Amino acid sequence: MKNKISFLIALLMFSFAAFTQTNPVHLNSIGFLPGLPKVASIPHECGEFKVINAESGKEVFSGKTTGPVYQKDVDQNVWSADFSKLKKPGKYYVEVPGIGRSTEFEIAKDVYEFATKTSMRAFYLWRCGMAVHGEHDGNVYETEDCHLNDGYEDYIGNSGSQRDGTGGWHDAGDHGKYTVNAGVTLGLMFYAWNHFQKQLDKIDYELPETAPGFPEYLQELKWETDWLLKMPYPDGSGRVSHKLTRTNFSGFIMPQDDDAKRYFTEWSSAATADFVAMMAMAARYFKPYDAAYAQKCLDAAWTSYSFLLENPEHKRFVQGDFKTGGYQTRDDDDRLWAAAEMWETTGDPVALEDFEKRAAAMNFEIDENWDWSDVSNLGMYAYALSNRKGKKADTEKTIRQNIVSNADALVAKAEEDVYGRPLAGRYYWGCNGTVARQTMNLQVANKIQPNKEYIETALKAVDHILGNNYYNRSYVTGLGIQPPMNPHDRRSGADNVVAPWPGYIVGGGHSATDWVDVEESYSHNEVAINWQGAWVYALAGFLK
Ligand code: 9MR
Ligand code: ZN
Repeated sequence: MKNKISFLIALLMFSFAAFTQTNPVHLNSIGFLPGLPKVASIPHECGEFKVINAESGKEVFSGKTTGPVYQKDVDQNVWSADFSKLKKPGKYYVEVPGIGRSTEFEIAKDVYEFATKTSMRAFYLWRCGMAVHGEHDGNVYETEDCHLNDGYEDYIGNSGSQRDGTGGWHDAGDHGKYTVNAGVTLGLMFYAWNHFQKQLDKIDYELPETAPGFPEYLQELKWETDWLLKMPYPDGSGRVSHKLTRTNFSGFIMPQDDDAKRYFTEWSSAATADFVAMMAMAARYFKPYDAAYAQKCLDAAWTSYSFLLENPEHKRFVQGDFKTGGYQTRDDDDRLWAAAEMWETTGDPVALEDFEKRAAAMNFEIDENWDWSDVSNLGMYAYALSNRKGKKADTEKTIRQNIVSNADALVAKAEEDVYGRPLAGRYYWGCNGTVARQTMNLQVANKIQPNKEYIETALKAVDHILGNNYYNRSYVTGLGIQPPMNPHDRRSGADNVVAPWPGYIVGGGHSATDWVDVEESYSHNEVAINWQGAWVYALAGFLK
């Protein structure tokens, strides 16, 4: 009897696991915009499908699936169900006779508003140097003031001395603060503001007022720039510390319990160049709200830019005693971006020439695949989209052409991938961030040469992150279908709440099928500002 019961329990558990893993109808589990494509992916042989109104139980749409398409990296035959023609707002699910149904989703104009709000608040919840508080799904997420001793100057030649380096965001699942990674993050987030200001500004983020008079979205970015302004060496040279961290990673403790000494580290030319670009952008975007602060940013940008011009050699960052994040990178892309933003902000001819030379040396290339270590796209986009006079006509033309052909390539890749992933078969540490970041390639191309395929492909990236993927799981904590429960995030691991801190995109698999929702696996399941900034950009493109 006992054996029989345990056999039955085991069988039940097995079928439950099989069911949840099979998840037969994969789609963006948050939902769809009325006027844009709506596609589900079904890795099971099928023919007909229906869309059912979840509230009335009535069939509102039916169609035939197409396919299959076999894809090697997931080793699946996948059928597609296109219900783009269904435009009526409501709550629905897709039903495939004999196979099963999808999770419930919504069609609405503001379908991504809550996701954007939660993903943007994630930055506030990352704040260092102040207590934070947020609620989600009935849970409370809080930290106390942290890292108020940031930081020590032992590694920049002032043994034992301490200087104010408080504030900013923690970088990731660890509590370090890294200039280079702030670069790509803020760069993307300032662009999000530039491209989607009206939409982003409509959202009430419900964050504390830490920069009165600034729009809420920009207040959050200012929290980071306030900290960044503390990263140049105190000698006024313009050199910028590569990071501010402990020498090693802490265990899974709350930030307020992390009391090991943290140090300003040696400078690097990549960090210095990223600092220039960020400060030049900050000067532009903050100016309408606080001209004096904008000037402070611009002065800091000039000091560091002048230093770079006088010191053209690549100064690498050497870890030495440090075992925290390296973020070591060549600096030509960072210097190119710095020049572009300096020119856009000031119109300075030296910066323009600097940019155009560097762009030529980089073959005017636009990258499909980019992150903190390769920010040349940001510089190319700044130049291509600038209204300033004085550009070399052929340089501008080539860059604009490359932006368009790069977007065409992404359209083709997403078209080929059975789960609509514009990065197609490439997987590595943090690739979910890149998938989100590629929406910028597409949105910029769309500004240069409007094409609805660019927008539809950007939306495919969002669909992919929110469930239209091999796992039929959302990659963002607290949002969508079966979201990650065990991110590599010290707060999530150390607090008393079972569900992780909400709104964070995790790094993703190193192959199409090896992602694991396991806390120890930092290379698959960490959270990080550079991926998060890209994710906010991706969502911003689809706000009402
Ligand atoms: O995102 C970074 C990834 O591209 C690198 O391959 C990896 C190893 O150097 O580091 C990642 O960044 C981590 C950083 O070093 C420390 N904070 C957490 C970051 C996200 O995992
Ligand atoms: Zn902190």
